[in-house]
Amino acid sequence: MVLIRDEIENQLNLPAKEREIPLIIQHKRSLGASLDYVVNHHDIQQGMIGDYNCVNGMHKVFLPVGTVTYRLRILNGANARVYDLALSPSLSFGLIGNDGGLLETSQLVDTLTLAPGERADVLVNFSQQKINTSVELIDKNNKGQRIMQFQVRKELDDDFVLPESLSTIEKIKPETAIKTRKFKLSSKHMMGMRNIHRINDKTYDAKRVDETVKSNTVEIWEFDNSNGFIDHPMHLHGVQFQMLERKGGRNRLLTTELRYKDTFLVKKREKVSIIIPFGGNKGKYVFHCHNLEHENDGMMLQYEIT
Ligand SMILES: [Cu+2]
Repeated sequence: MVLIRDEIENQLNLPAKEREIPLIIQHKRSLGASLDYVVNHHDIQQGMIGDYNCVNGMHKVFLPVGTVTYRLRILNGANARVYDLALSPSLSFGLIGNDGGLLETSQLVDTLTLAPGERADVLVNFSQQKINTSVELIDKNNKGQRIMQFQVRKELDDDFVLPESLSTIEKIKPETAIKTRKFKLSSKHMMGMRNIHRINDKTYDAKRVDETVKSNTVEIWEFDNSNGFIDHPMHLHGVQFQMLERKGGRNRLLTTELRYKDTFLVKKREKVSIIIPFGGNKGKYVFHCHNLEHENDGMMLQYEIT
């Protein structure tokens, strides 16, 4: 995990050192003595769902904590599993950032939905927990399966003060967009083992540029999975964007989807629009589904900033 900091963030005095914990969460499949990555047709169709959770490469992880506020830097590094993270006993997450950096203010959420590739920067306050109790990080999307355990062991004074303002972010106005592009996400039922998942009915070809974009312009891109039957976390390289709206399915944007993002989930029956400021970094970039088996299957296109 690469943690990026700047002067503005350093002045916020967020929990640091042993109180700032990177958590890379994955869903792994037990393979016995073999470490081979073998996928079958069903895995390619759905994405590889494992049978146990791993945190930072380990199973059954626990972390001893004190009765203070911790900063958790969470990445969903699973091939395909979408997590609905929650704490048990029920504690709120103070969401302070996502894929695109800090939010403007902290937002309290009880559930964090994270698709593969998405990140969350959260504060968890253990000050009300009794010594020798534990708080579990669980996946509500998988019958409350345990991901890891925080064991409250030390009484400590919490000197952390939540800053009122974390950053300043301007909302990108839809009127500034010079173009709207539409991308249809689809998965074919009866296609054999390859090229099942597509964007605008195409699969990846490194020699082909699918979209050409002018540098320093703003565009709206719409990802339509309304006829799809599988969820797709979409990810664009080279840019950070804002989400405009989600129609169908959940029919709303989540708190975790405020401000800048680079990965977002388009569940089946959903259509999601994002607004992208393309900067001056000319060149070729890919955009793809972040479900590993889908992207390996070719669910990726290429755009060029000229
Ligand atoms: Cu996908």
